[in-house]
Amino acid sequence: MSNTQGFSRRQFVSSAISAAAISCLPNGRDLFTGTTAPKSGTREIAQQSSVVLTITPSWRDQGILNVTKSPYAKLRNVPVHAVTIGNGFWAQRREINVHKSIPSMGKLLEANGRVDNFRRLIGKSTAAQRGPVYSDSDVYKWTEAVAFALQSGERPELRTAADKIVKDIVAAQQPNGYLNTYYVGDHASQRMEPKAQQWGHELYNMGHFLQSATAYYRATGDRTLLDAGIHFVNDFLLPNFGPGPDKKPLFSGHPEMELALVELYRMTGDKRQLDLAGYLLRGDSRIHVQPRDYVYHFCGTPFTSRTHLEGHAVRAMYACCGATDYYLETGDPAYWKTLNVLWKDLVSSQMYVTGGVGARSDGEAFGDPYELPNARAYGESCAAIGNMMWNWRMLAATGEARFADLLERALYNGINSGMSLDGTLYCYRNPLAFDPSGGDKIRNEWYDTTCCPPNLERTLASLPGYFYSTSGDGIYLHLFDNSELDWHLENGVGLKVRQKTNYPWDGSVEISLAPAEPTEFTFFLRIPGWTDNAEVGVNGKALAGATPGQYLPIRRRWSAADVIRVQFNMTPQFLEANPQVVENNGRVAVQRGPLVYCLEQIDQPEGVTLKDVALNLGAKSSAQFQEEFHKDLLGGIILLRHAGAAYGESAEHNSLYFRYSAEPRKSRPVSLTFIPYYAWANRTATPMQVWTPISRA
Ligand code: FUB
Ligand code: ZN
Repeated sequence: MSNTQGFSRRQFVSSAISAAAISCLPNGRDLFTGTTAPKSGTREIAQQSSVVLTITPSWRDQGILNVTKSPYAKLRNVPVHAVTIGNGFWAQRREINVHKSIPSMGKLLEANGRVDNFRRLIGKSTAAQRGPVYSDSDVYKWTEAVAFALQSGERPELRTAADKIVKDIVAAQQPNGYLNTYYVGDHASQRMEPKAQQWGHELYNMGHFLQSATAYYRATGDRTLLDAGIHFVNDFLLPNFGPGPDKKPLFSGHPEMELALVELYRMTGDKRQLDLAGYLLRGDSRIHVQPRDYVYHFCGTPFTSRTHLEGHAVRAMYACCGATDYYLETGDPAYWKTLNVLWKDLVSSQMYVTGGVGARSDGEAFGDPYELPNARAYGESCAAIGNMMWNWRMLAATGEARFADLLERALYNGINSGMSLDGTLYCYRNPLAFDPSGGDKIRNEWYDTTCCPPNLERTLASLPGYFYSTSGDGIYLHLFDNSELDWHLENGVGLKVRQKTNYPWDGSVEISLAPAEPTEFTFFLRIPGWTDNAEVGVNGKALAGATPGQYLPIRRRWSAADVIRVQFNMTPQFLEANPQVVENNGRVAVQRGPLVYCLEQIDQPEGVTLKDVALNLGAKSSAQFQEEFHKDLLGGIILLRHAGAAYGESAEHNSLYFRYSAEPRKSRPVSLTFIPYYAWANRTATPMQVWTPISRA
């Protein structure tokens, strides 16, 4: 294809069509008319569909969520490209993500036939379909991970690899818009039939398709995937399915489409897409769903009738994301009420201290309230990611720091544990205690159900988009790490913010602000809920009012060279669980800053087994932690040592039951060594536990 001045003929022709289409639209609808040129688009956009997309902001300036015009969003996203994460905690993980995890997962998806599933449909492969019915989604999540990586900068190898796959995916779409690699050939007659709607993941796959298409568009300006997604929604779903006697009813099966549809609506302004999300969230009374099914699938009954979290944890988290997205657009108070009830249920009786969710392996499900077993914990990586995604949306709705606290907890712990430090092995389950003698291999490079690995990859790749938000009053800082923001306030004034820190190892953060011109606005500084003290100063002058678990609003006329210094108290804390979490009675967990810690047997003195240790807690126990930075251990960590006791063998303790004795058990003093939970299972197979008994000696 000829390409003059970096501008292909196809792009030229199609953008000319688009410009014509734009100019026909009525004035006054600035979100969707396209009357203004994109502010900072660097490439011309190939417009292939007649659907006009919002250009306020332009494709490359849309964040993880484009809530720029969402009437019930208090906070707006900052695009991924606006935040550059410098050397430090997350840079290390993200480098490995783009250099190792994403490329190796791409190869594994190939090797396991997931990409051939698409090629078979276009005559490029003769291989049989491989993988479960939701396998398409894994290719889409991987593409989304690439797309987010591209939002942070050029990655030609990844772009080339993904472009090739994108081409095959789009070519596999049927003329009527339907796209699925399982419900073809012999399976085509089952397509969108009630049983397939319940178990077949057609909508789930296409929800992930839309998310990857959205991220890809925001990375490249290339609409190819997005137009295929619009084709599926507008030409296949909307005319055939939905409420009304002339349409077939829909059952979501695995929520995911809901949140994707709302995001699509944010780009197209096509209210039918938002309404379809609302319809899926309500359920269709023409389908008689058994209670056990609307529990497990977390759909099929009105979302607003829910009173607690139950059923499949990933489904529940994605449904909550979709419902929050729907609320952000509609402001429906019934949704808001339910979302708050469910969030309270989550934090009061359903969440692990790591931010992981889903206690039961059976049904990958939430358990009863306070049913939070440690060794048997399911805590699927995808569920923790769903938890983070949900809290991001709740934060956008409120600007309340409790949602950012939870997001940070899940991110640093229950999500971060999901990928090995070398980026090639993944946890599907993230238990809080582990004994390898049971034969369980906790980290694997591949799962036949490989939902978690590309989910972890897309999360790490999108991370810069979670650092800041804007509001009409100013800017919010949510996450701490060495980084540079290059963005603007909502009034258009350019703003750079640089963070210098060694967080999460160190609690001091230096934040330098540089607005393009002296401007009055509020800098909302997150004071994490895990600290018991934060000292804040602006240009050397102490500032009162920092309250853990809240944003500190600092309003002033800011000008270049203004500096905020903050020092969080990072003293390790012991946490207790509600007594109804029976497994944790008489035990404590250790947390330092945002990091939950655990014991691995390999770090304990010779001959000490985890099931026979306890912590000696005195009145000043926290101060008795010894902190040591080990540059070469587990990628560089602060480990914690604390006095404990190791019990010896005793005849009676080898029995199942024995008579109570008031005599303390015989023990010897030992020093117990804790490592951050996210870093567990990265050496040899060894027992691990998060909750440690307290010595009664
Ligand atoms: O069903 C699709 C995905 O596979 C779910 O989200 C995960 O829990 C796993 O079952
Ligand atoms: Zn998963």
